Amino acid sequence: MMASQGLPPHPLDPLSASEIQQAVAIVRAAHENVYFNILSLHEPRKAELTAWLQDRSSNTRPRRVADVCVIAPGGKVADGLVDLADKAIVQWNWVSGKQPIITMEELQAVEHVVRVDAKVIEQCEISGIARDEMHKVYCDPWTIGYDERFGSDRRLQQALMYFRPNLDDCQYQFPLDFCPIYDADKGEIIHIDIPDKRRPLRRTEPINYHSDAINAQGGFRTDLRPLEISQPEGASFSLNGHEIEWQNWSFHVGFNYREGIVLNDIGYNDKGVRRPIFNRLSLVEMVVPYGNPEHPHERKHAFDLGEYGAGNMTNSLELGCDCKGHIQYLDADLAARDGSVRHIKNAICIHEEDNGILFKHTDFRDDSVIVTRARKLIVQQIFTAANYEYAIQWIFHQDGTIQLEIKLTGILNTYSIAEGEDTNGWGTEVALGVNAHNHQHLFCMRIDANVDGSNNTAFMVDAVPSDEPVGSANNKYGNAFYAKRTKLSTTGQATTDYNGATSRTWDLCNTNKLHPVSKKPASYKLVSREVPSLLPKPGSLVWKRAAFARHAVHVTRYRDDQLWPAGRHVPQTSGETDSDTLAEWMGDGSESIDNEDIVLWHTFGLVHFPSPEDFPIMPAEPMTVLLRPRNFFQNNPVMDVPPQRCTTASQVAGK
Ligand SMILES: *C1O[C@H](CO)[C@@H](O)[C@H](O)[C@H]1NC(C)=O
Ligand SMILES: *[C@@H]1O[C@H](CO)[C@@H](O)[C@H](O)[C@H]1NC(C)=O
Ligand SMILES: *[C@@H]1O[C@H](CO)[C@@H](O)[C@H](O)[C@H]1NC(C)=O
Repeated sequence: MMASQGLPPHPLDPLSASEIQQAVAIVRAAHENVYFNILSLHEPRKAELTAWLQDRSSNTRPRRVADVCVIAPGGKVADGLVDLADKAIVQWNWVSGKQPIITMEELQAVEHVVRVDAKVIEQCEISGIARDEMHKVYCDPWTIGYDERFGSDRRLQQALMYFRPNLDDCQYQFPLDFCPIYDADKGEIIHIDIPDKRRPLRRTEPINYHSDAINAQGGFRTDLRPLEISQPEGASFSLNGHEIEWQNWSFHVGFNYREGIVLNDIGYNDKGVRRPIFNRLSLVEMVVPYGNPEHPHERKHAFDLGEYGAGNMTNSLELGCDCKGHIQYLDADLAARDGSVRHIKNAICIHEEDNGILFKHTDFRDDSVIVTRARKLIVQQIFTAANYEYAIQWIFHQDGTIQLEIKLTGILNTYSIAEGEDTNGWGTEVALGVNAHNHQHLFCMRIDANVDGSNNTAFMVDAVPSDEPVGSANNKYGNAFYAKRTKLSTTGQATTDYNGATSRTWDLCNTNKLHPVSKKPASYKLVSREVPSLLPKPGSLVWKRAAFARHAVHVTRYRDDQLWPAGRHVPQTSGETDSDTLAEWMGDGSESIDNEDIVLWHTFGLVHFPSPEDFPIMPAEPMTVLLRPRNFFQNNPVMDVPPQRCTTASQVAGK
């Protein structure tokens, strides 16, 4: 990524291309022939970082350290830390029974192997594919998830198989019914899951979304007139390295192979005083469980961040397509499996958008009016997880709100369905012969709170009627209701679920800092309304592996390196014995989180019952999480934003 020329990087800046090369050389000097599955910034310890952020000139700048995970010949896995100033490996552990995050190169290898594997060719023939059509056979390799037949010691992928009649056709329309298992160390297919009831390839008319296909069906619509965005004086934010300032906000934008965008050191300049709000905000995990119990579909539950990486799979963004207006981009450098540097141009786009009305009021008696328009600042990345795309927008609002908006688009994961076959309710036949299975997308957002200081307390807030019966002295007419606040004092108490019936929200409060008028603590409220429960049952494989998804909210005490709730190495975990996961950090539930340095883990998402409108490509479905200031500012913090129109009663009368 860009660093300010000549200056040392901010301690939270991603590793630069030269730092990656340096780390690779240091590792290679001690361990030849290793492949790099992780090579990323090892973030500074919080205490050290906080001291430096508070006084950058006199406190020690945290050292640059690389976090490394390699696979050595024979499939041996090692985790290590490399100190870039000392040019030394400072920690190195060979680990067993762990499979690190998968790499693009590993994924791409599978397709070549399936096309020439004799047993796969045999299955293709059974499906109705001629031997000379094998070049039209494709696969989406997924990590196997976990399959008890094979355990965790062998590095495995499952190949979801497809046929593509023509190069430009969408393969997801032509799924095949069998599933080869690939061993990444051996580079070969070790097993094929074959259903009892076969579903031969159905050569239906392709439904495509590309220009040729649309032109063949009468062409694109012609009634759209230009809608231009013009910012003749540029944008209103400033970017210094990876630090952004905009409309009283200031923060640092990090990026890594796993979480993609990471926002750090977020603060708001409140009338000259910079007030800290969050130390670190990011998406840290995600699981996509599919709901079809028929073998081998029970295995489909991708951890898109922990198994593949939202950074590694990120798109290079293009002006006028992915973002419009006056854009600033940040590039990303990632280490490839062979230790070379993979440069992703325009990995992040930063821009402003008009955001409708910020506030408005018309006085009904005299027509005096004020109307002020809002704008928002968007920090965006888009990543592609095989068939799916996720557009991740971190949005800053002038009124102190932070919004995470995720747009889900791309293509459904599909399986074949025979003529006359029933989906049994586990999916929808979205096009002839195409069964799209029910699934959920459950994201986990990690909120390292710093609301006016590091000691914070979480509360759960429910809108409830008065506890007093109708006719009683305190609720005579039965109309009373209030915000019932439940303090979450321990990790156990904080394990809570969503309740739409009570408009449930959660507050991250600084109870040491009361609002002078409301006498309530300075807070940021988590407002999230798309919070389905994990549908795989307690005791199921997904439930075991994705402990973070069992509840909408978990709160833990901050500890360095507790970042990945499903573990550092997610592929092929069984959920039985995994260490270093949120389940473990929760302990026995008795740890106090009252007025401590706390982290809130929020799992939210959606349930997708596919329909034909989602095929062959899904119109983007948005979902939103808000973090809103409550009792934080003296009063409305945006009254100084210039209005579009403002007339007072006396001005109206004076006319
Ligand atoms: C992902 O990035 C890491 C470095 O951050 C690298 O080691 C790994 O090989 C990358 N994987 C892919 C698929 O590019
Ligand atoms: C925001 O910053 C402006 C200066 O850019 C300042 O005048 C204003 O008071 C700040 N707003 C708040 C709520 O502090
Ligand atoms: C936070 O609270 C702990 C006691 O629980 C105290 O020791 C510590 O000094 C406090 N930290 C801050 C920054 O106020």
